[in-house]
Amino acid sequence: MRASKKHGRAKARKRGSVEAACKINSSPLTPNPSLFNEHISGAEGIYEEAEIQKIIKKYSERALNHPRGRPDEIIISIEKIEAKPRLIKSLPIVTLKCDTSKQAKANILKILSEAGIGKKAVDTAFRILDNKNPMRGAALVFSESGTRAEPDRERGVRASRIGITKKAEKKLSAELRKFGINTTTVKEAAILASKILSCPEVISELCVSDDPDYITGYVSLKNSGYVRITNIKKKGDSKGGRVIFIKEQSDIESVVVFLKKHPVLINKISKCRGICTIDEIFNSNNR
Ligand code: PML
Repeated sequence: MRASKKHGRAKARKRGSVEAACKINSSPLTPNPSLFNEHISGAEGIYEEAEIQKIIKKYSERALNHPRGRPDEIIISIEKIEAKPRLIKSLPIVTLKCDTSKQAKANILKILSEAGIGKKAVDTAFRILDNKNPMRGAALVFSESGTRAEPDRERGVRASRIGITKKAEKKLSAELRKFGINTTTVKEAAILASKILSCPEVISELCVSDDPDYITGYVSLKNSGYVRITNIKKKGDSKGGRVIFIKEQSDIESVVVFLKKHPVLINKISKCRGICTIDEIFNSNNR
């Protein structure tokens, strides 16, 4: 589901009216280039056919009642998945408490360097995340040269076709509840990050929410898992985005195809931890 609000000439549309389109196995609706589309809400999953009606209702309600405002376009697309989803274990989740965005940045730098990501790549990532008009999808950055690799720099790459079994979702909620972080935001971000990190060419992902009120982000790594970073930005800041660091020799097409097209289903959950220090995070191999 993708819900957005248009800004620009067509804003003259009647207030409160919602144009909803339900797209089944067709190409995306053609956007009008003269309009700026503000992202309001997004969600996706892998479900059984019998659940479709229920999920459409759930996603529509979520889009219509989003705190970011009322969308004027909601696109719900349903695709039949032919390939058997690859089963994966979720990343372990841990929180690194940072008091300021400066401290958060210094810690991210340490974590990424420890993971073998070069200074040029880190600089590229910080530049991308500093942009006031965040990209819709993620940027792909080569981990040594820092060169951008995504085919479309405006849209980036949207990781998709990710789901979680009902049993695993219950277990994930129970793990998160132990630390008071069982929210849809944390759950969905961790699920998506688990798919991204399951791509063999991916070393790490860095994410800053573009929601001005949501100031916890994360950096994810294969061993340390999903490391939540508090105060990753200042409150009220609408900067944000996602950067995926890939191995220098990666074949871009296979990375993009995996992230966008390969169905992945989480069926096992790693143990989560609460707040840890950076040394505890470095010294743990909790997978
Ligand atoms: C988003 O806006 O969806 C990204 C949220 C990232 C952090 C979620 C968390 O672990 O608190």
